[in-house]
Amino acid sequence: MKPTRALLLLPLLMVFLAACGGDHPMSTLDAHSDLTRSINVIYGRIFWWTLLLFILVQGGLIYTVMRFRATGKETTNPEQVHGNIRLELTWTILPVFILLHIAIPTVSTIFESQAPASDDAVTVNALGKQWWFSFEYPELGVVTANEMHVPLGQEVAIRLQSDNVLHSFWVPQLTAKRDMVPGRVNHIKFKAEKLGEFLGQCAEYCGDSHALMKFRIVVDTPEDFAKWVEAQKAPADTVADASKAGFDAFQSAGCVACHAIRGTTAASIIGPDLTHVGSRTMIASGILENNAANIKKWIMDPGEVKPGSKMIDLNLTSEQADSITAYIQTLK
Ligand code: HEC
Ligand SMILES: [Cu+2]
Repeated sequence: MKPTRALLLLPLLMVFLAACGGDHPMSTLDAHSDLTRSINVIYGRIFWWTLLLFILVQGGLIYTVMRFRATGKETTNPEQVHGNIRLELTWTILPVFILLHIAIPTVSTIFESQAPASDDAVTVNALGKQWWFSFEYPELGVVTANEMHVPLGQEVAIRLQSDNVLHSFWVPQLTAKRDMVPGRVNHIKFKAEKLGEFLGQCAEYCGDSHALMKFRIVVDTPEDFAKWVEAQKAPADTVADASKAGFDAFQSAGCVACHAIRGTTAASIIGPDLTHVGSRTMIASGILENNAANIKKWIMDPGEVKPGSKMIDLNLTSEQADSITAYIQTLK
């Protein structure tokens, strides 16, 4: 093979290798909810039918090429054939059954996944923003961002909305991919079947930092979920003197223009609710680990971390940033 041709194979090799190996937190093949298991049934059917057809078609082709190839000794043309009713009926009717075998679970899964929530469901209003997600639990009185907690084994019904551009909500191991469309409410529901953290990603191009619009669903035991809800419902603890000073810095720097911290005068909903931001494992929608160095980095230059960020650079001095960072970290 010419070296240039061999180079063409390189991308193929990369695709192949990318699919290899162990634990992929965003692999759709590891289904951990009732919904993703149903999706995998469809996926499996499509895959095996495609494989079977590939083998039949390629096998038939190779057989024909070998069996009927010219030997150079022919004296007449081979028998000339036109049409074959039985063959044509077979390859019309069989595909109808194959397609039904795929279409029936597809359509029923789509309808089931957006059916009305059952009475014991945990409902969440998910709002796609540029470039983060707001999660509100209307019945539980909880508002948070980018990290949705849900209880194991209980139905979770999410209302998907956007007040800006198109986004798409996708946690490969727990949910289907479903769009968040301005002016419309889409629904998705699932029951998580495994404890742990599951990574999600906005799956519809929505501007500069679309690729950095990540989130996660944390599946807790019902007891841990109840504890989480209690903690999230509480207003921020701002009694300590140190946190009062921190809040003053937060206020005078202008952060209050966009953020809410319940229990304080900060009540704007332009940016994520920060009441319990310290309880999240990541900040800025799954981009930075939640620690002092990263909070400081983020608040001193959000556009550096997320190009086009709607959080403006307030030109904080390093001292201001330190004091605000210390305060943010108390918001557990
Ligand atoms: C103009 C509005 C605006 C102002 C002013 C603003 N922010 Fe933000 N903030 C946002 C937006 C929007 C986001 C979400 C950005 C993203 O993830 O793309 C955000 C995200 C954050 C986050 C991460 C929250 C999370 O859950 O990941 C923190 C922490 C934060 N801001 C703190 C501050 C602090 C401290 C100040 C003041 C120095 C401030 N913000 C000023 C709009 C603002
Ligand atoms: Cu997006």
